[in-house]
Amino acid sequence: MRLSRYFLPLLKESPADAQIVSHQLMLRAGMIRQSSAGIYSWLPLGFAVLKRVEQIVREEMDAAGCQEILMPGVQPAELWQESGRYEAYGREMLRFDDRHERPMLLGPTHEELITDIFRRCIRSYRDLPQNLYQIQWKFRDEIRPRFGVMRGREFLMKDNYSFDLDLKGAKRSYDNMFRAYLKTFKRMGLTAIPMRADSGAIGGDMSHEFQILASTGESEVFFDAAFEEIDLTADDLDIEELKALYAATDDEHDAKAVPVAAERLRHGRGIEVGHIFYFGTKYSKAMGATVAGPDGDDVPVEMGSYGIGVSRLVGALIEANHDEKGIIWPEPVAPFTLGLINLRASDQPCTDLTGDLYARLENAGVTVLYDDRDESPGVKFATMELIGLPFQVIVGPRGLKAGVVEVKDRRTGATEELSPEAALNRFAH
Ligand code: P5A
Repeated sequence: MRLSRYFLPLLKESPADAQIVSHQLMLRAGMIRQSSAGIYSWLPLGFAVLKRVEQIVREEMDAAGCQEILMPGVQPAELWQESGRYEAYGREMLRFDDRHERPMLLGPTHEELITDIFRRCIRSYRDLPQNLYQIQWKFRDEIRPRFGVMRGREFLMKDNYSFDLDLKGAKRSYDNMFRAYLKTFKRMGLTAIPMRADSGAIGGDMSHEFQILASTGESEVFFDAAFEEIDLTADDLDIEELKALYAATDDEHDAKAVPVAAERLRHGRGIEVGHIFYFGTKYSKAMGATVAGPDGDDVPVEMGSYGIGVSRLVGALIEANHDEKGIIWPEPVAPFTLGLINLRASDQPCTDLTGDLYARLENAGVTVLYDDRDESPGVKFATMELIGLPFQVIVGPRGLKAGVVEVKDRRTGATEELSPEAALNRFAH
């Protein structure tokens, strides 16, 4: 992509209403624009990151044996009246009538809708287990939308729902998701600590939140220092051992019941990027989602639901990866792998070499943002630092004479001089 053609509305100043660094940087780097409180448009740079995050989540869900579907955002109130959540959900649910005066709502989550699909399609225990997921926009009329995409009213969630015949199966599904979540966050370069949490409006008696430590997080968290030492993604990770370690959000934290020595208890703030629930037969009983069991009797299915805040993750990734100059994207989620800077657009040999590198990198499948604008080096460097692509390749008249270009690592700031061929080979595998 040529920067001269790219829709990238940068801001020089941080907007006054943006309180945390991820919100400020997302606005300054032209990733999003607010349309109304807690509701955002995703512009090309932001959308590119959102899609990469979404794709990692999708790949890990597929690898864990889940199947992707897509349910409607608009739901009939009827289903929620059946489950008993229509009243309980309160004003966070946006409700309206259609032209036939049927009460409808914008889905804040999809337990009811999936339970309805299940009861209409699955009749026998032989068709279990099932685990279906979607990546879809949710609407919650949050009382205090804030921090940009971190607490939005419209936000992108990956939500899946497991169906098992019995408790043993349901626990297996829960642990399978538990493991998949650790892997998913790790692939984005994030360490998420699983914590015992309140199951709130979703319900059930077993629930874990996945928290990324960040001083700007909305949750207050307490955890055993052991979490700083364990490899949370090891293949032989013992989930039961992990669950036994102390880690809780403030609403579950009980200072008197902490089995951790005071000097081993960590206290900080976290961003909740995922939340998993086991709620047994709460919805299947209320809505009549049963299967014929091995002995022919109808049994309500055991269910769980599992959420990842896909759009929130974009903000969380920035909270965890930035410096005073701007964003530092981890490679797996970067909108482009590298920024190609032509320091002197008016110099023909410079422009020829940069254009040639650009074409060859793109041909090799490397995603490149080519700053071909007629701007000063200072402006070009500041732009690249702000938008945070993992690498920069810098072409200038002085280097060109010596037969080299500069390759810069955004995170470490380390630079090396390489021949244009060597620079190409560095990225084109
Ligand atoms: C699990 C999947 C649920 O809704 N039902 C389906 C269950 N869980 S949850 O904890 O309420 O949400 C799952 C994740 O979505 C993100 N999230 C948000 N992101 C941005 N803005 C919001 N207002 C918002 N609310 C929830 C969080 O990452 C949460 O863990």
